Amino acid sequence: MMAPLARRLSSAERIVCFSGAGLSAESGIPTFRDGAGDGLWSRFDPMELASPGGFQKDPELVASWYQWRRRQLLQARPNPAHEALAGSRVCCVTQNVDNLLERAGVPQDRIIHLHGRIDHDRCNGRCGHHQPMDTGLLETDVALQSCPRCGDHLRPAVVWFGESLPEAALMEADRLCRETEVLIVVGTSGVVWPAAGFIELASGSGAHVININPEPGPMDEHCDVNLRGSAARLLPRLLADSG
Ligand code: BV8
Repeated sequence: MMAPLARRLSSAERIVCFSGAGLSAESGIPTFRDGAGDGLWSRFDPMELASPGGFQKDPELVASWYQWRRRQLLQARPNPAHEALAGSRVCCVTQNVDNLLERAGVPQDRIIHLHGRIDHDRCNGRCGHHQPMDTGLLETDVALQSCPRCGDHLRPAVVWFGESLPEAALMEADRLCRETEVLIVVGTSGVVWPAAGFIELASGSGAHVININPEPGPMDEHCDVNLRGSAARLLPRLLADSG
């Protein structure tokens, strides 16, 4: 099964990988389907925490949830799937907010973050301030910070539910998914929109769509091949001879 797919990849000029939380699962980052997390956070709904209303209702709680996730990210390491993407010429359109593709060595110009980056902060107000997260603070109990420019709350530079995706990322992802010859879909439940629409867009534009996921999902019908297995095991094999 893999050999003909690998041959198709090696002859393709343009390849895009559309990824979700399953790409980072084997790096120890829990997926959204796993809920808000284990222990303390398991009683919270990530859809509520990752929303403007959730932050407005309890900014300290939401800031603490992100601090917990950021500490996890610091402990996490890129897995063989991230490393296979780094060693390829594949453009990565990701729903993930972690920095594991960057830490695996994928160059910035081959990564599009549709939902932002958890390792950056921005002002929750309108002043436009944006800064890398302060890793020193992760050692403390201080989770909620004030914007150094205007004094409003700082919040992670991610797209919350009910917020629009960055226009530039949407446009670039749209162009790539319309033009790609092969779309490799990795580790996504395909339930978050408008990101999930890129799978149908690529398929409708003539791309051959290969899906890597241990579980079936609503997007399977838009994929030409559904490989049942994990990202860290299957993606390196698929990309091994893609040139
Ligand atoms: C918006 C950042 C306009 C935050 C995230 C139709 C059109 C437009 C909008 C909507 C629509 N329908 C509904 C909506 C609203 C909403 C939405 O999609 N709701 C759904 C859930 C019902 N969308 C939005 O709000 C978006 N904004 O549309 O703006 C607008 C403006 C105003 C008012 C209305 C609309 C914004 C969505 C972005 C939300 N932010 N992240 C943060 O992280 O804190 S999304 C977040 O959830 C993640 O980033 C990720 O993208 C998503 C979860 O999806 P997956 O990545 O697929 O992960 P999941 O856990 O679901 O699945 C994991 C998969 O991996 C599974 O299939 C599993 O089997 C597999 N897996 C597990 N292990 C492995 C594996 N695969 C491979 N290997 C393994 N080892």
